[in-house]
Amino acid sequence: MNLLIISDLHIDTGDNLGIFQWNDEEFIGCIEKFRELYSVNRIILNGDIFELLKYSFYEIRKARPLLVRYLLNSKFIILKGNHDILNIIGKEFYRITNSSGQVIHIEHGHNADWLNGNFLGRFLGQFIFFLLKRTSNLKFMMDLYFNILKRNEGISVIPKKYNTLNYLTYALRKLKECDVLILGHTHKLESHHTYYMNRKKRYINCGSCSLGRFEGIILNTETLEYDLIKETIESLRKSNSLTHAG
Ligand SMILES: [Mn+2]
Repeated sequence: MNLLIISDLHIDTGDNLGIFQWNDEEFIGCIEKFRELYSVNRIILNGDIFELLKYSFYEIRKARPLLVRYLLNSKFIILKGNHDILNIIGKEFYRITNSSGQVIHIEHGHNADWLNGNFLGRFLGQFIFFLLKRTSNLKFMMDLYFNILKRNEGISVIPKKYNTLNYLTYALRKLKECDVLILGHTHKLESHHTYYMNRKKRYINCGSCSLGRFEGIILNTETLEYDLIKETIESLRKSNSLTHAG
């Protein structure tokens, strides 16, 4: 079975506070493109799908009816992230065992992170987003917010605090009981291999589909072979126009 795993879309209403930066049709087209390309049997939305710290679900659905209807279709498996933790939909994790007994465990990954993994941290986060929303009409506040965001994502510069070790430590602990661990949350697409008790272990992070990127993982559950997907709106538009021209 081929899985497509994506996370951290942070779908918004399309206002100046939002970080999704896709239009509905193009994003759906992108998912469908990879579904066909890799003969995907199941799609996992690994948390932080909706930005419910800034908006209500009702606001998002009203702004993007097409995309919300598409994603809530039963063919997607939805997992909870820290930005949609209070949502009524979504499971904590998804776990399957293949025919050779290898275990694949998928979760959003905020439990590795003290700020999002406990009640006080989440409360603080909500408070910060509340302040941000109140100041979203001030251009310098929004510039500041997006500058910090892009710095943390490593888009404009390599972030000072490229904190992978935290998640690696968490992943190593989890990998005692599974063979493949897939997290999201850090917005950093990456993969690491190690060996434990004569078994090959894989930690993969599925990156993010925010800020106009499309990152994710294709995993074959039987062979455990995988591909990392890394695209942007721009590169997709370019390849589409090439196809049309040809
Ligand atoms: Mn998260």
